[in-house]
Amino acid sequence: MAELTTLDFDAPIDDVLAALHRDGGVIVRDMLSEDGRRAIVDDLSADFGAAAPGSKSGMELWETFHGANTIRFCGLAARSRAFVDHALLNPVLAAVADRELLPGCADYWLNTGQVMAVGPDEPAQYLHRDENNWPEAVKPDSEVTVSCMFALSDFTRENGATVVVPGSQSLPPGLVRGHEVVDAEVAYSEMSAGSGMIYSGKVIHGAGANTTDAWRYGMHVSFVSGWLRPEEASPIQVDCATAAALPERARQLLGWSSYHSEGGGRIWLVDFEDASRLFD
Ligand SMILES: O=C(O)CCC(=O)C(=O)O
Repeated sequence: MAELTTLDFDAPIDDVLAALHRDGGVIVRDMLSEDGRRAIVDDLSADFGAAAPGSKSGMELWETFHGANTIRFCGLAARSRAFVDHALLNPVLAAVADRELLPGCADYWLNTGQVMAVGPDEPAQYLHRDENNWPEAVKPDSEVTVSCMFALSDFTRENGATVVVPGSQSLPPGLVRGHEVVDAEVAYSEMSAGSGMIYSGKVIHGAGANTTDAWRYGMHVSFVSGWLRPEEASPIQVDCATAAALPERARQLLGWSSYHSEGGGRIWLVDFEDASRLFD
């Protein structure tokens, strides 16, 4: 079995990046403080109880992808201030995203913040690459998206820890929808609650099978280049009044500001002005 490197949250960012570049994923212990993790779980606990497992898409591909006994919901910044303070603005994830994404864009924003709770007896998700959301933008040597799977509860091989194929970020770009799981080649992101597995948009991965009778609670947070459209329509979920109460960087990440490209282009404007002017 392959393994991902596990580092402490205060490890030098160059060490985190070296492991990420070598394997396509790296586990960082205690990315969420215990207080932060508990606050997120408290804020979201009613939503965990109310959400039904399975996909609402009505599309076979997405129903298979989402999993019949997996609970997913988004709009986390509208549901939890602790999500904003501890996950959206997480300093380790920000440092990695700056280094990985800023060479290809003037800024990035939230792609999606998504609870991924894998239930008992859920089979493994088909393996895939996140960057395939934006096939036209994919390039072999640069990232358009970077993700973190935060463990809100302990992740074990038995309960569905994210499966990663280390090194697959270096394979030629292209659509991956299912990939053979060869035991010697895959790593299971086993990690304690509060840890995060930061991973490349290029690496082949997916949720593992949950063979236990307990839920595996995960929370995915990903960023995407500011000139691409994110998976989740954050400003439609996080309204202006909610955004106004958040730190400026959180508002920018949630789409309540505009994008200025290096060459002077401006997009996502409000009446020709930067959307952040709404908060002046
Ligand atoms: O839940 C997981 O461990 C990974 C899920 C995933 O990669 C996805 O749904 O895009």
